[in-house]
Amino acid sequence: MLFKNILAAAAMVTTAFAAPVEEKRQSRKLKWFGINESGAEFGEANFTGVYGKEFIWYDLNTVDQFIAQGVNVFRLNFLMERLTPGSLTGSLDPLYLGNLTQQVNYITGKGAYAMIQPHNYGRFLGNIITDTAGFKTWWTNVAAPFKDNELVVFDTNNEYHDMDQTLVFNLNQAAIDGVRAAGATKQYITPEGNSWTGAWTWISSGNGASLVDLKDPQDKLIYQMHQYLDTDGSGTHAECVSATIFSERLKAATQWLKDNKKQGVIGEFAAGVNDQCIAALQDGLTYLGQNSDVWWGAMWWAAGPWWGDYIFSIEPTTGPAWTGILPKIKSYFVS
Ligand SMILES: *[C@@H]1O[C@H](CO)[C@@H](O)[C@H](O)[C@H]1NC(C)=O
Ligand SMILES: *[C@@H]1O[C@H](CO)[C@@H](O)[C@H](O)[C@H]1NC(C)=O
Ligand SMILES: CC(=O)N[C@H]1CO[C@H](CO)[C@@H](O)[C@@H]1O
Repeated sequence: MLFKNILAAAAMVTTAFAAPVEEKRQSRKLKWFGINESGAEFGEANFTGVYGKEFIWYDLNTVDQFIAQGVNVFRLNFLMERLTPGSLTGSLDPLYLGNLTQQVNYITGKGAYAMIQPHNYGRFLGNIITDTAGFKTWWTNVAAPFKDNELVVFDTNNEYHDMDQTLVFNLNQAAIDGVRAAGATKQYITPEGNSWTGAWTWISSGNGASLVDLKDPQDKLIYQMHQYLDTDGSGTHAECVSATIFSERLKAATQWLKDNKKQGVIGEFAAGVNDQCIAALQDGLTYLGQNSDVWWGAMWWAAGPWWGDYIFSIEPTTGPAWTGILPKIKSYFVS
């Protein structure tokens, strides 16, 4: 659904909670303010694992807390092997699908986007996926239950890496074709690149030259890139390289988006709770706002009930980023 259509639809809704949601939408500086929900992909060494022991779904109460802060996209991490145990083309596990559907319906029922995101790095049961036909079938089967929900976004896979570039192209194209074959024609799809889909390496990795040729008959692709601000760009250190590293790392990808008339979103970003990182975040988000003709927004890594005191946790209300980062960045998304 086009953004202006959502505004029109929201304006017609008169329930008590709809009004503030609509106000927030009207004052958005970036279309998407997102967070990653992480936990349903935990225990990846153990399939299928036990719910509540190896893995966990997300606390729906926190969805309301995030929406109150202006968040309007929830990137839902989960594992392919738990949704279709044993095989790419196997049937959907009703309980895992039930949890995913419950999350999606709750989020989209509040007017926010739910991103369906297999956190699989282009692998299934530890092996690089080479069966592109099977991958297309997987996506047709997974998209089918959501085909009528326009607030669902399909993320082809989390962070392909160390893979043949042509295979990464073919898997993305298979996912797009699979989603559309399910009759899901109105939803956005976010292709991801090789090399952990880094924005800073989008050109140097070869992603730009390769993925520019992806085709979507619905023309609703939003290229998803990830960007961390530490020395190696891995998102494992609390320190940021400089107060301008975020915008610097976005420049080449921004030019690629503009040159090729593509749209992009930062599907993961994070930095530690310290002055230099906060300055870098604000600088980078300002840059995204200045280039909102091509950038849809950004999604913080990460929320989820099991992160504890993890440096980037934005889980309400105990995560370090909930208190130390969110108040400092939300005005770059909503006012
Ligand atoms: C896998 O999960 C089962 C069920 O919770 C548990 O009993 C087992 O110890 C786990 N194995 C590993 C290797 O974590
Ligand atoms: C979520 O998964 C758990 C564990 O498999 C199951 O007991 C529960 O019924 C599922 N919830 C839904 C809504 O399907
Ligand atoms: C950057 C980051 O924190 N990545 C983590 C994403 O979540 C997986 C588990 O789901 C971790 O293994 C990564 O380190």
